[in-house]
Amino acid sequence: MSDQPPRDSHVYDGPVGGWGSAKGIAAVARTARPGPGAFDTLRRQNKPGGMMCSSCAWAKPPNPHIVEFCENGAKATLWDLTSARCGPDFFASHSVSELSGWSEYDLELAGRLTHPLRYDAETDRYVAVDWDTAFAAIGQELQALDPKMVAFYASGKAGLEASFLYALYARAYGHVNLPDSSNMCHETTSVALKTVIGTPVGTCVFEDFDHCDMILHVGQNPGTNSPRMLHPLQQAANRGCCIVAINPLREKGLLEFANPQSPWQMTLGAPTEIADRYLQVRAGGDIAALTGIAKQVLALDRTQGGVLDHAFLDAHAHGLQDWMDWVDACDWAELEQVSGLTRDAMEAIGAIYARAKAVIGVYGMGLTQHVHGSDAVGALVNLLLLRGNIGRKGAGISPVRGHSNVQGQRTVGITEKPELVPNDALRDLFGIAPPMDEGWNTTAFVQALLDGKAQGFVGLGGNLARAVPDTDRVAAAWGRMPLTVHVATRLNRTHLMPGRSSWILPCLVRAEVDMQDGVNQQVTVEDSFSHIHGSIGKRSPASPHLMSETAIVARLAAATLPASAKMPWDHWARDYARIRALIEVVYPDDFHDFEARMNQPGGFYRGNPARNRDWQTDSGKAQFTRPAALDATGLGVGPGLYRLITLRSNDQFNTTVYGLSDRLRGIEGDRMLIMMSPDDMAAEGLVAERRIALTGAADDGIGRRVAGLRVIPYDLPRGCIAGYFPELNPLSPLSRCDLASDTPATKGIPVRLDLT
Ligand SMILES: Nc1nc2c(c(=O)[nH]1)N[C@H]1C(S)=C(S)[C@@H](COP(=O)(O)OP(=O)(O)OC[C@H]3O[C@@H](n4cnc5c(=O)[nH]c(N)nc54)[C@H](O)[C@@H]3O)O[C@H]1N2
Ligand SMILES: Nc1nc2c(c(=O)[nH]1)N[C@H]1C(S)=C(S)[C@@H](COP(=O)(O)OP(=O)(O)OC[C@H]3O[C@@H](n4cnc5c(=O)[nH]c(N)nc54)[C@H](O)[C@@H]3O)O[C@H]1N2
Ligand SMILES: [Mo]
Repeated sequence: MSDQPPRDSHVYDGPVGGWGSAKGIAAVARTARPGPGAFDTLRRQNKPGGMMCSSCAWAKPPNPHIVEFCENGAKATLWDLTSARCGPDFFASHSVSELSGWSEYDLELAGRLTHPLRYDAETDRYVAVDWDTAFAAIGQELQALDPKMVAFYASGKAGLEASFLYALYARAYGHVNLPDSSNMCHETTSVALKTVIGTPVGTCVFEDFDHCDMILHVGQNPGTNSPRMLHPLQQAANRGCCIVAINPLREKGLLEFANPQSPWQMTLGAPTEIADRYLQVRAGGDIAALTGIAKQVLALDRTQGGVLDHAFLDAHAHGLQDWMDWVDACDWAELEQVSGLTRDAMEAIGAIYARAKAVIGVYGMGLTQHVHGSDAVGALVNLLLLRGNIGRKGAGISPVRGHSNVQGQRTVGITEKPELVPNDALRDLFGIAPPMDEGWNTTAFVQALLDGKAQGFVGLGGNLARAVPDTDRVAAAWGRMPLTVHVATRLNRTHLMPGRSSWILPCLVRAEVDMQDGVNQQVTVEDSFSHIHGSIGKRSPASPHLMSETAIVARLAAATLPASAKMPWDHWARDYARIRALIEVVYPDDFHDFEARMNQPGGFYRGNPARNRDWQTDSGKAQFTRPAALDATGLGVGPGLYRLITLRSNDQFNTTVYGLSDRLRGIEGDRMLIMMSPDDMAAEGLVAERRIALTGAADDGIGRRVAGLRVIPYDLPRGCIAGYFPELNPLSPLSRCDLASDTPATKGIPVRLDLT
């Protein structure tokens, strides 16, 4: 439990993978105590005919390894298949007020939810109800609310079938308030890539990783957050591909990796060194760093010639001259100061880039979660465009997506932007009038909540009140909503902020049998490479009272909306192939022959226009971006001002905390901490292990504070500190979001130390 004594070393001297990874899985298995068959599920994980991992969205290869799961995918599956149960007895013994003081970790340990639950204000307890009562009551309450004041959130896990129905349900009910987890994550990608290359998703597929000779790996932590990606990275490194990591933290997964599937590496212990160059950029320093690298590429072209791909640039790019004028005007001293890197370091990478034949730009939250995150993504694309590194073999832009179906949920209509869905098809097929005004994204929903406007919340997964910025203010406001409904697998803190009417609807996990009309149903998901995969569960459900997400959404819709022959919700939910047929009709280009193709090894490819150099942008060409600022945080420097990076440990999936070990960073035993450069510690007169508080330093007049944080010396650039999400979210101001996409800026949070 959470009272383990701290015993960290701050340095992990083993590689990622290897025996440490096996031990990490074993530790979670001991805590989760999975039921029978869990290891059989793991054996089939991410393979055709098996279950697609419910952890991250990294692609599933057409020729899977014998073991095609990673340490963290195994943890997610074992956690889902725990034998612990959180049923009516549990709720009879614990009031909601008591449970709201429990940590996320302790709540999760209670196990899988077993019954539909209604909050009873008189006893301050959740009590079991039957499904019919729950659906009828929720349907009636939704009918009484103004649809425009209700949000339907989606957390990124539910399959395409449930997601399609959910988006249709929202539009039929009368809103497009469809905030999703992507709004806190890769919304920056969806907006920035759409603007600059005309497609909102990455252009790379697996084979590109076999042909690249340089990978720029920016602001992403594969060892923890996409460990199966370590295989292609390792293979690329072994082929001699140059891997350049740009990250304020020296993340172990980017430094070295022992492949748990290679017997000689496990026994002889000779891990592959991954990154050839590691640039410890300051938080928010990427626009400057990438511009510095590009400046050197331009300089080499001018002195040596033949560096820029002029044929490509003439035919395919727009805005080059304007951008070059801006780069020329950028001053090296400023680029050094903002990036925290030396001119030499940036020039060295520029020189490697200028020679590389095929370059992939990989990135994650380190680029997207900033006030100028879209410009940071644009800066990476600018660099790639200079040598035509988009739209050919071995090259491209490759965002690493988060939740296992977060990209797919957007593909089938979960978006607050009406222009992103085929409204005419929806009108014709279903006889609805889809709202044409923009709805709430996550940030707008939270603002509406804080303003007292939001009246109802339905969550298809997630732990939204904990994942968003300003969690203290959100927690105070959440229960003011008259209606909250959570479709969930386990209990979390958001469920414990009940309003007048609150419901928890427990659902199956992807690894479980989903029986409808006597047939086990498949669901489908889309990975980071835009490949769609069928997934089937084989384990017995955790409780006979569980329903699938697809069935729950269909029942909610049927209970809320007037009956319509054009929307036979119950008929659809009895055979998911019927829903896939609808998806195929609404999105024929992406999903033709859906049923026939979904089980093909490696999934089927939805295609990507930019990969074929078909630029669906305003100019019809790939677009160079001149950023609004060099510093992606939009912050200055000042005495006592720190940039707080919030990130994930190796023992968590977002707000789900599996354990208290951040093995790859050598941090053990508790999560209330900050990592800080020893030089900053010395300057502040701080010794290791001292507990301090952080206060917010945003200029919006709102006080923010988190106390009890243990200080740990860590190799970080000066002025940057790091700690864990979601514990530090009270410090993240809702007012600081990416200017183009509204993605909360959770990587460069302005804070001060409070040593009192
Ligand atoms: N096991 C596990 N897997 C996961 C998740 C999980 O919680 N656990 N979450 C899933 C989800 S939803 C997502 S979105 C992804 C997230 O996966 P990542 O994108 O890897 O997200 P973070 O853990 O937030 O780490 C971001 C990285 O960016 C670096 N960074 C921080 N600030 C900056 C900066 O200003 N510049 C640069 N260059 N780097 C910076 C940090 O040091 C860190 O290495 O992972 C998914 N996969
Ligand atoms: N400070 C800070 N904040 C961040 C981030 C950060 O880096 N820093 N990252 C952001 C990012 S990238 C993301 S994606 C969000 C994540 O935000 P969310 O998606 O809202 O959070 P999760 O922790 O993934 O949600 C976990 C809950 O989902 C439910 N659940 C789990 N599996 C299932 C399932 O199969 N079906 C259903 N219906 N429910 C399920 C469980 O009840 C569990 O408690 O957080 C964001 N917040
Ligand atoms: Mo995410």
